[in-house]
Amino acid sequence: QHSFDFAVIGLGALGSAALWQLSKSGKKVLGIDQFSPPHTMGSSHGETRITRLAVGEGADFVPLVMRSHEIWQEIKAMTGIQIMHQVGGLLMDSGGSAWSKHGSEGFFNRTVKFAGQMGIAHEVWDQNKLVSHFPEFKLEPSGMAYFEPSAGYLIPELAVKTQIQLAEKNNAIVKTHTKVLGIAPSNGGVSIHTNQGEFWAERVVLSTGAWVKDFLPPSHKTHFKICRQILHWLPIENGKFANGKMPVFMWGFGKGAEDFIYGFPSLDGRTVKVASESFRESKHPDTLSRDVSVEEQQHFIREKIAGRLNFVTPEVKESKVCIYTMTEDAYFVVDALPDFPEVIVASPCSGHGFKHSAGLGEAIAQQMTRGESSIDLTPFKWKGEEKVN
Ligand code: PYC
Repeated sequence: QHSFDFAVIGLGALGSAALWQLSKSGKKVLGIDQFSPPHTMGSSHGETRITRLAVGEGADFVPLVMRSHEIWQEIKAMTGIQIMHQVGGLLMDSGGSAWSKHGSEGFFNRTVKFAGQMGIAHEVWDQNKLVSHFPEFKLEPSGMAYFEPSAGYLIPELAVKTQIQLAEKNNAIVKTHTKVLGIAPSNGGVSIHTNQGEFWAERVVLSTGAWVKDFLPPSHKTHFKICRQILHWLPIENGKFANGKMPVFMWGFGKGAEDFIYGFPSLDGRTVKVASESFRESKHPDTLSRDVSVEEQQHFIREKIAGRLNFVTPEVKESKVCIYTMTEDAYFVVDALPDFPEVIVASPCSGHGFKHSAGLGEAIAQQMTRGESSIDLTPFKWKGEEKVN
């Protein structure tokens, strides 16, 4: 069987969601990945991802995350598998409202504003109130915190695996260890040339994450910047950062895009996952270093953690590398390839995509199967002259 109605290339967060949603149509659906998902080479691994409803990156995203929360709950009802844990979420701001996150300013104030406008339950606390709830944080007296009870974390590997399994139950074909070497228009559809042979599909979702540029013409490659990210696990004192008692957290402490940390409750009771973000460009995901040096770990402790977290030992137990694919304004791109309308580019999610992936996968599947989606995807069209750098 080599001809399909729909093919999804790249089965990370968004690809696995799109694959499952497309498979519900009863059409012939193919999923392809160069590795064996869930895997650790892309942007959909590392134990946990934040989810939050008041998305300060832009009001356009809020319907996607709201729908995603419903879908994670639908999956739990169908399978018993719990991907989402609503332990609450904190956004802390050290004192100015003008710090950057995912490339944009005013993130804290926009988050509070959207929560108010959209009826999302939340509280805004001063430093005293924050510390009385969560003494783990040494927020400055000038700092503010936004607390959202319905926020929490997702288990990325479980989300990917479960949606692929659900798609396979609907008879989707999944080809792992299959590298797409090229795609081309053919007979009104798309021929897909791989290291495991040729396939053909009427329509294709290109959810290749950090590999997206391999499929773009030179004019569009410059829309994206690949940025290597490091996740760290630090030892904690017994009983601190306890899962079930602690929320996920994000903290902006300066006016630079990288003056930022985020973290999670401890899932193993011994370490806490904390990370910062880097917006430095890497060349290509194939050559990007997956190793983390002692210098990088020490720099993280010195510049990001020291003086900010209580009950944490200032050393790194373990680190992992993952990848962001950034656009200039941190918006997503969900749009056809130039001069190739049978292929929808759907993945570069600028470091904040996982929480939206279930709803976005459904919206893309709706567009492909019935020509329109319940959630408006027009904000995610290619932006004319926008270029990264
Ligand atoms: O999307 O919430 C998020 C997030 C936090 C850090 C990186 N992404």
